[in-house]
This record gives sequence, C-alpha cells and structure tokens, in this order.
Amino acid sequence: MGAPGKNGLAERVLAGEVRAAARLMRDLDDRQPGAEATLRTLLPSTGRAYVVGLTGAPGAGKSSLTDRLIARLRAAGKKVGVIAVDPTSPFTGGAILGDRIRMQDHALDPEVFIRSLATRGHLGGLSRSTLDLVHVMDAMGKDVVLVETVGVGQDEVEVATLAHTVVVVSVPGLGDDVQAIKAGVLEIADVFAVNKADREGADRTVRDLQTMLELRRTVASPPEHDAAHRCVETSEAPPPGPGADWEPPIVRTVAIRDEGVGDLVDAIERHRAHLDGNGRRLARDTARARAAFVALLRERLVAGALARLEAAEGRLDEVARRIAAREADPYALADELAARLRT
Ligand SMILES: Nc1nc2c(ncn2[C@@H]2O[C@H](COP(=O)(O)OP(=O)(O)OP(=O)(O)O)[C@@H](O)[C@H]2O)c(=O)[nH]1
Ligand SMILES: [Mg+2]
Repeated sequence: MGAPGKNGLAERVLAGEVRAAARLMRDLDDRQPGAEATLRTLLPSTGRAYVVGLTGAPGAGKSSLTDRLIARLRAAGKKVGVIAVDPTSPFTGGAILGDRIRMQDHALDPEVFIRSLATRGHLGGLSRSTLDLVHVMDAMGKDVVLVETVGVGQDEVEVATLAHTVVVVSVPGLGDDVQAIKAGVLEIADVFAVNKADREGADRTVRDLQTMLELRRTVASPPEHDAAHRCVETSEAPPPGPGADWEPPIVRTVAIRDEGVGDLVDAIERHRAHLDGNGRRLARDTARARAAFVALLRERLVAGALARLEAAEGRLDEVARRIAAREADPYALADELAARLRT
C-alpha cells in the first residue's frame, strides 16, 4: 500500500522507533495525505495496549499522578505511552509538554513515550485525534497508554470513549466534587483518586464521593438514563461508563510524595481484572469502537457536506452571515445538503 517510504514508516513504528512514531503523529496532526494510510496499515497490529484515562479539574495533580504511575509501571516492566490533551502545566518529571522536539531528546527512558496534544478547534474534536495517537502508541508496543485530559466541558466525558479504565482525580476543597458530579464525571469514573490528600478536607471529599456513590446505588439506574440522554444530545455512543456491578473505589493519593500511588495502581488493576471477567472488556471495546466510528463518520460527513456547501453557496462564513441576517433558511440548507449526501 502506497509508496515504499510509507511502509517503511509503519514498520519502524511497529519496531517501537520513537522518531518514526513522532513523525507519524505529526503527519496525522497535520492531516498529511499519506498519514492515514500508514495508520490503517498499523491497525491490525493494535488492540494490545491497556488505556487508562485520567481526568479532573485543572491543577488537580493529574500530571503528577501520571508521572508517579509511569514510575510504577516501568518498575513492573511495562512499556508506557502518555498522551496529555491540552496540558496547561508541565509534567514534574522534567519532560516539557508542548515542545515535541525537546520532549523526545529529553526522554531518558526509551520505553516511555510522552506526547502532548492540542485539540481544541479541530473539526474532529478530542476523540478522533487522541484515538489516532492511542493507536500509534499501541502499534509501537506500549503495554499501557495513559491519557490525561482536563475535566472541563466535554473532554472528560469523551475520555470515557477512549479508555478502559477512567480515573477521576479530585482534590479537597472548593466544592470541586459537587461540580465534577454535575459535569457527569460520576457516570464515567471507574476509580476515584482524591489527590492532595495531604491537604485539609480530604476526609470530607472522600465522604462526599461516598455519599454520591451511595445515592447513585439507591436511585434506579441513573447511569443508563444519563448515558442514553447524552447519546441523544450528541448523537454519539454513550460513554461505556462503569457497569452496575462495579463499585468505583476511592483512593487517597499524595502525588508529590508518592503516597497512595500503589493503591491507585491496585485499583486500576482490579478494574482491569473486572473487565477481563465475563467478556466485559469486549463490551467496553465495542462501545469504544462504536463511539470512535460514529465520530469518524460524522467528521467525514460534515467535511463532505461543508465542501459541497462551499462549492454551491460560497464560504461557510458567508453562509452563516446570511443565516444570521435571516436571508437564508438553515433548516432548508441542512436538509438539502443531507439529502444530497444520501445520493
Ligand atoms: N500538596 C500537594 N500538591 C500537589 C499534589 N499533587 C500535585 N500537586 C501540585 O499541584 C500542582 C498541579 O499539579 P499537576 O500535576 O500539574 O496538575 P494537573 O492536574 O496535571 O494540572 P493541569 O494539567 O494543568 O490541569 C503542582 O504544583 C503540583 O506540585 C499533592 O498530592 N499534594
Ligand atoms: Mg497536567
């Protein structure tokens, strides 16, 4: 498939070559024509990596925890990939996010591959570009891929469509937990980490989370309801979410002192074992594939429709201006474009 150079790149990625992977990721990011073809040749070699999502408020300590998790996983001989989506602060381990070249050069451990990703503004949104990176890391032979996303807006919900295990990181104080629950984080959490447990109020945060979980248990199937609701709202697959038979553990951590991190690893491992039992892993993978496929399809359809629109009606901005000025009917335009895509 394609030019020999492209196959060469895929082979080098499969051999775990960092530079080849970085190159492919850059090309995917830039929407280079050959990049997707290369990714597709890699797909049959993926599916081995276990994906852990970490989400939580800005500054909750997600990167610090990720940093400690990397150390534990490496000590256990695992190869680790890390994707930080829209990072606002650098990793404590010295890798400077946002500077790809320096990150590569400073990576002391060749089996750890860290990559940051700015997605906002992309048509495909978080899941598409992040999933591409997950695939590349998977193809590289990473055993575990950690995905860090800031828990604001849709991103923390979308991370559930990428990860096998979602760790929601909260911190004491500021009523953050209630906010997190409002944002639907409770529905996607497989494990709760109460980080900065060295700070006052950690007990309270743990209690609040316990109360919320108990509430959920006593109310009739709220996760299903919420998932279905979100599905209608976003016409996307519902995030897999924890099953009714899994009770998300709450783990206290102090990332900066490496306290509780072993417990966090244990909790993730237990969730992994839970998924591996009774085909839940396959169900989760299917739900992930469904969400990713719908996102991909939507991206393709919207791109196709917009291209047709611009060819027929002029630039999108101009069409939008006419809609705003009540000179064009958005319903008629959308119906017309959708109908044309069907033929
Ligand atoms: N006291 C205390 N501080 C912590 C702990 N974990 C992290 N921090 C500090 O909290 C700050 C933010 O940590 P990060 O790991 O960058 O947090 P983050 O969630 O990745 O932040 P963003 O990616 O910007 O959303 C840093 O100054 C850390 O040193 C902890 O357990 N206790
Ligand atoms: Mg961070």
